[in-house]
Order: sequence, then structure tokens, then C-alpha cells
Amino acid sequence: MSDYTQMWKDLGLNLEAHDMLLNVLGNAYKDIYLSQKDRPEGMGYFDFVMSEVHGLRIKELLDEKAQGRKIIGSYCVFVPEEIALAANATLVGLCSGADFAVEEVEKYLPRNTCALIKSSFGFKLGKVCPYLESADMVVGENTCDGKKKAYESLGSLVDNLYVMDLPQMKSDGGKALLKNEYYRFKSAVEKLTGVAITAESLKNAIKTVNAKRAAIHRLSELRSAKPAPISGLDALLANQVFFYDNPARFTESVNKICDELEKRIQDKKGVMAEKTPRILLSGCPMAVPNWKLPWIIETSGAVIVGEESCVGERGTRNLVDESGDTIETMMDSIVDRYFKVDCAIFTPNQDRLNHVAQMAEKYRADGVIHYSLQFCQPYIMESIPVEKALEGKDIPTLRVETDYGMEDAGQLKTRVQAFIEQLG
Ligand code: BJ8
Repeated sequence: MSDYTQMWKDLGLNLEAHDMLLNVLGNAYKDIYLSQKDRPEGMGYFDFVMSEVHGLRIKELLDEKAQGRKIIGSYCVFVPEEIALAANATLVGLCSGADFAVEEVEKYLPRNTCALIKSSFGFKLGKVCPYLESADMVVGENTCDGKKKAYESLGSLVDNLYVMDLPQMKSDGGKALLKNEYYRFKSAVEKLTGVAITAESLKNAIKTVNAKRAAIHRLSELRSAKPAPISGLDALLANQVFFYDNPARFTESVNKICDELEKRIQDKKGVMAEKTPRILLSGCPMAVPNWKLPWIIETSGAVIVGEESCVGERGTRNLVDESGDTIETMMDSIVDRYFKVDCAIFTPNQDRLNHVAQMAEKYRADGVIHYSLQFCQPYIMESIPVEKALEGKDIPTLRVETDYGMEDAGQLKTRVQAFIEQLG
């Protein structure tokens, strides 16, 4: 790996803390990812991406910036990448998947705040995230109460924070609000980049993001095969990298893996034995490097065959209709697509209950593990109706609440193992 020290210094990172983070990340990746057996060869690309996650990719983004392109950071799948791309900006997901600078964070947030929100503050306060430091605009959103209130404080730490208002009900009024907000976002991005979105640039952006989602859909479909051709950990990694890789290169790399998996399926070659219990994971998003629960599940004798999550199918489901020819019709199609995202902040949220059951069936899951981050009210509350809906279809369900720490790993493993044994 090249030496990026000067680049990180120029971005204002705390080099010592950043080294520590990279060390932890590298070791975790080695233990969790590289120790897996029978990985598709195409995962080599993602291993490379991870090894260069704060290096080469950041250099690429900074090179883009030097040529006048703007970088927009986002914490939520409601922020439409199509609009950013159409205005000559690059959208990157801001991870928030590890604890950092906890003591500092608790000067801004109560202890009982979900780990994802705390992590976003920790990365900023600890000065360890080159994506955040490269961003010309950071987009927050009014989703759960935790995020909503946290952005009030984040605004004092990040000088380019833009907050998007989001609906809480799937009503006509809710959709009108989303439409209004997407137009407001469009204006803000155009102002940031100095580039007016045209029908042509928007159409191209829609096609680029659709291709990326379609590649992930293809990967998901292949996971319904028995035996499962790829581990849940590897598929999760592809879903995580979705948020910050170059879109065209990502699409190509995922499609390459899919070609390889199709061959595996033909040869009846699985990543684990055919009788391995199959798990659908449902719940809160899992940002890099939050691999704890999938790792526990897949080292306890099961394979994960789908993620009902924003870092997974909830985030990538549905394409934007490509048939529009004017900015207005394309903006409507964008609103239509995003309005279907069934985040637990919506009430009522029957769509999500239906989707979890449909996914369990489609991916031939033997059971569902519902994962909530501690203190995440929307997903913890909704885990009960999810469990009831699944019980009604005789799908065994385990509800788990955890955080980013490893203190509960032993206890979690015991519960997960007991659940998997029951499936077996
Ligand atoms: S669309 S899931 S990415 S908001 S875990 S911060 S909900 S207390 S992340 Fe999300 Fe957008 Fe919804 Fe998806 Fe709050 Fe819960 Fe924390 Fe969460």
C-alpha cells in the first residue's frame, strides 16, 4: 500500500488515532473475512477495496475534487444518489459502524443513544474519517428522533451540514413532502456544484444508479440457490461497498462475482454444505466495520442468505423508472422509488412486515434473526410485529439487541447457536 500519510495530514486527520482505527479494521478484516473458506475469487476485488478504503479511494475522490467535482456525504438511503450524480457530485455513505472517541461523544450525546449515531460523532470528534473530512456537504435527515436531535449538535462540528426533512407516513401528504425535499436538495446540490441538472444528466445518473442496484439484485437472487453460493459476510461486504465505491466499477465487479456464482450454482458448489441452516437477517443497517452478528451467525453453523436492511435489500429494492424524458417526470420517478423504502420510522409500516416474510420465502430461509441496535426505538418496537407476522407463517424468529462492543459476543453466540440448533 502506498504511503498516504501526507494526504491524511492535509485532510486534518488525527494520524495516531487514525492508525489505531486502521489497525483494528485490518485485524478484524483478517480474522473475519480472510479466514473464510471457499470464497468466490471475485471477492479479491472487495478485499482490495477494503485494504485501500482510506487510501486509494480517498485519493480518487480528492483527484475528482481537484477537477472541480464535489463530494457529498450521507447517513441514510433516502438521500438520492441520482440527484448528486446528475449535478457532477459524488455521493458517499458515511460508515458509522464502530465505536470511537466514546468519552468525547458522550459530551454531546446521552449514553443511551444508538451506536450508529454515536459512531458518526466519534468519527468526527476523533478526526479519523477521511470521507467525512473530504465532503463538501454532509446530509443529515429527520428520520428517527435520535438522528433528528443529534444533527442539531452535529451542526456545530460539521460546517457544511444540510438537513433533509423526511415524511413519517406513506400518505399523499408524505409523498408531497418527499417531493418537495428532493427539489430542495436538487437546488442545494446545484448551488454547491454550480452545475444545473439537465434532463440528459439526470437520465444518465438514473441509469448509473439503476445498474448498480440491478447488479446487487442479481447477487441477491443467486443467494436463493441451495447450497448458498456465497457467504452472508461476503454479500454484506458488497452491500457495504455499494455506498462508497465508484458506481460503474462497483457494478462491473458485482456482475463478475455473479458470473462466477452462476457457475458455482451449476456445479452445485456451495460456500457451506447444502443442509446448513439458512438465516435471513432483518433490522438496523450494518455499516462498515459492523460485522459482529453476521460473523457470530456464520461461525455458529448457519449461512445468511439475505439482509432485510438499508445496507441490503431495503436500501436497494426497486429501480427508478427510466422512461421519463423531462426533469419533472424523472424527479417524479425518483420520488416514487424512494417513497417505497420501508424504514421503521414510518407508521404504520405493513410493507416492511410483508417484505420480511417475502424475503424469508424467496431466499428459502429456515429462520429470521431480527437485529436491533440498543436504544434504537423504531427497530426495537417494530421487532415485535415482525416476529408476530413471521410466527403467523411458521417462520422461527430470534430477536437480538446489541451494539458495537464485543462484551456480549459470548452471550450472543450462545443464543444464536441455540436458535440454529432448533432450526437444524
Ligand atoms: S432509511 S434505517 S438508513 S434512517 S439505528 S440511527 S433508526 S436509532 S439508521 Fe436508517 Fe435511513 Fe431508516 Fe435506513 Fe435511528 Fe435506529 Fe440508530 Fe438508525
